[in-house]
Amino acid sequence: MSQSQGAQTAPAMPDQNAISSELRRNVTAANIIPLWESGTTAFVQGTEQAFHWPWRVMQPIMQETARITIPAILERRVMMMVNPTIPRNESECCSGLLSAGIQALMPGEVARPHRHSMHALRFVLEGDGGETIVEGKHCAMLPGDLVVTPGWTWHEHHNPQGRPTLWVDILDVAIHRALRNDRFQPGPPQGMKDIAPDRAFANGGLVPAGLEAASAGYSPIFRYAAEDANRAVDAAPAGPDGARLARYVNPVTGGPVLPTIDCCLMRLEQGAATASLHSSGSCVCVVVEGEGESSIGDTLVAWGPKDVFTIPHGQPVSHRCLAGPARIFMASDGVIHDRLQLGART
Ligand code: 1HN
Repeated sequence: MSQSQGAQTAPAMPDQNAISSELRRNVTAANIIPLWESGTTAFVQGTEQAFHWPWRVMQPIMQETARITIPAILERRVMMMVNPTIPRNESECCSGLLSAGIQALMPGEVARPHRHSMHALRFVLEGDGGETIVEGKHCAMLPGDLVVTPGWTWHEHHNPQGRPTLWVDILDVAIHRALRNDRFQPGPPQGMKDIAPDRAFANGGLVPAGLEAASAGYSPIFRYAAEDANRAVDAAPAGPDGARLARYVNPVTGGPVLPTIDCCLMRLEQGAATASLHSSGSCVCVVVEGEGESSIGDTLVAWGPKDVFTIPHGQPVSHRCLAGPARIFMASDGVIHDRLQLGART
């Protein structure tokens, strides 16, 4: 259309107030919402920011909680870490779809057997006599050990002697809540599977044949010892950002250690700083040793041993080790994005 035909008048915009009269009342009574008012089309990146729970804050809280409570009444003495920057945080998420808490079991205490639909892992901070029994397999809990309890596996925690055992619990609570898949069953355990012993997987690169079909869909190994993980990360070549990474895997499939949670151990040399990369998946980090700082989006986290901090999905991240070597355990929900082919990744 040429200019010479003169200015066109814009079509009249519908009066916004049309919706605040009788139609508004009917819309509300019908339990519907205009899409343009709903926020569904806003495509916000999310407001989640990195968050940090320093051990110097958590340690005295756990010590006092252990003094005045007993798991026989509570079932589990866990302090959940709730990230205040996640809106509508009904599942008490710490990062993305992951929930995390710190659990303490004092000498002589037991947390009774149970199972739940959620996949969970425990990363040990302190202890020398505790264990978790998973589907009948005894898994020692020594500092730096990872113990996984895949969904619907029976598990119970014991600390018969020695020092208090403290660990970080990380679970995929939010995805179960969203899918209405939250199930819990108290013990005693019944119908446990016969799972090959860990020594059957202790010969690098060789696993018992024929387990793929028999596999219940989860790793036959429930305990990943700190000394093995340390050896693996020390031998790993440095990656593109300068950090060494060892990945905890299901030895039968080479896939993630849990269907919804992928775990790695990172090693940084003293003085090293990693290149800035965008995170894919949200991550809960537990500092095993060393001190340093991480730049995560707009947040700078200054970390030390046993601190927990988070990395939200899609944010630029770089780490700097000030006293090392540093080792950081990382649990990510990125495997959910991958498995569901959720598309846009940064
Ligand atoms: C749970 O069952 C454990 O088994 C720990 O030790 C933390 C947090 C939320 C829901 C269930 C455990 C948990 C949990």
